[in-house]
Amino acid sequence: MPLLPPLIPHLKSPDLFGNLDRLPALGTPVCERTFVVLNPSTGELLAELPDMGVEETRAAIDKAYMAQPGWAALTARERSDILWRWHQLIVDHTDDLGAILTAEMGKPLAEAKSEISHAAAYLQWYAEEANRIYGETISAPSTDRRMLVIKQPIGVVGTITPWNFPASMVARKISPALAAGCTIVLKPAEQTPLVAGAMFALAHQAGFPEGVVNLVYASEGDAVGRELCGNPKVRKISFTGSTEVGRLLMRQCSDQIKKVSLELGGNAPFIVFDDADVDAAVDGAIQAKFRNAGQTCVSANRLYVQSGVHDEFVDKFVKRVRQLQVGDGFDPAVAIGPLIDQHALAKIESHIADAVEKGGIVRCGGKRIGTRGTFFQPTVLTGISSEMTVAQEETFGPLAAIINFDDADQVVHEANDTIYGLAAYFYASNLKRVWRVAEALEYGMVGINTGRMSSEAAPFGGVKQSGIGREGSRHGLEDYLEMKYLCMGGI
Ligand code: TXE
Repeated sequence: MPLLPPLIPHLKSPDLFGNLDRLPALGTPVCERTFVVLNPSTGELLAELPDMGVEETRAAIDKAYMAQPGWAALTARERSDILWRWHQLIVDHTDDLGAILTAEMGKPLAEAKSEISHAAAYLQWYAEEANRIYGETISAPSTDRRMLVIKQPIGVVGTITPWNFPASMVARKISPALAAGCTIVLKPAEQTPLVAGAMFALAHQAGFPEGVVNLVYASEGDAVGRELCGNPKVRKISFTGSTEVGRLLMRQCSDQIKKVSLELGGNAPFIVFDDADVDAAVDGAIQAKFRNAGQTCVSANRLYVQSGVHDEFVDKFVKRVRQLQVGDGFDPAVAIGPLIDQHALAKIESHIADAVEKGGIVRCGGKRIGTRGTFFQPTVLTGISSEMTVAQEETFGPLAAIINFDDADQVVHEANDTIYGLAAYFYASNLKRVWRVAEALEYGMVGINTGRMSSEAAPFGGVKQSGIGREGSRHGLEDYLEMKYLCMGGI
């Protein structure tokens, strides 16, 4: 029962994307059970998809396992050519993919299209990178030996993606895996499986051999996750999502010492020092906090503002936040779409209630909007201190929590005082401070005088409990390659 075309406005290729419940050519097995996908702006039903479990996941893994040696045996150029074709198809269908993404996830259409471009950029990057897999030769300690290192694909990779960037997470995980010569089984988030399905429909057109890319739709992650982690034919798991599920997957992979790449939660500090350009910092904070309605793992969660610029920053920031229009992502005036579901609404409300009870002040926003859809007012809180939940946990919503500070050395210590270590941001102009703070922040990524840093050319990932491994750049390819040492004697 595919319902996409009537509910997604202006779909240009309904023939291509109208049947996302049936993708057998891509390994999607037949399955009687179904689950529904809803539009979070309207609550309307978008599609009904097969709800796959252990059996279907195992069938997809078998296909990927059978296909892997053949895929790895192609030349790098041949793999690259198919990735290029997929990239071009995604670029050509940006409007439709963006519309599907907005319908199922809610983000404004312009943001959705920009995500599709970002996804395509990963395919382009790894289509190029596929041709740059190098080994090395080693100067042997004796003259009758030759020693070298070659790189080979890990094998079948199980990937699980979240709902907040449902297109770019798919591309960011599977394009390096495919470039390396791995085959994949992907389970997209249950809230946002349609854009993944649409990308797989285009992968089919691009000409991937049977079994190389496999999609498993499911209404929850547990059963599929256990099969991916427990099946010995899968050699690696790549996951983006909550730290809690990341921990569970790591435990499930431990029996077989299976490799994992994990991109988990964050609690990003955003520090504005007295010597910062305040207007630029306000711009950066709007970007880093409210993009995707604050539902990003690199979202600025704790805004530390030094006393000398605190009041000026707060006044200018609140003025800008009040201008952000909330609503259906298909309305071009809208900057902030709905939250993903009722749990997300409840989480932001509980963070605000806890902060207010402990002395925090609501400077703007603070409330749900209407009862249709899951909309929340963009909110600014001041008077925040470190014992409040909002300072300790990722809110994952449009809530900016501002902490006033005096001591520039102490603030770095406080910024590091968290179990997370994904992204941090700071604004300053003194060169010595810029270097010192950049080096002292215990994070995988640091934005200096910018609120936006994600790029296919750069290694994305975190330290501490924010994850393991890096995605993007040449480093992202290494996560899908095994190193093999060859030693030849009797020369
Ligand atoms: O994440 P989950 P949720 C954080 C953010 C958010 C919180 C909860 O703080 O508020 O996590 O979000 C699959 N075995 N991030 O509940 O549950 C699930 O089907 C295997 C940060 O959405 O981790 C989906 O595909 N898989 C983040 C994916 O895991 C399982 C992005 C993510 O869902 C599973 C999303 C299981 N037992 C949330 N349980 C980021 N790093 O950007 C669930 N899944």
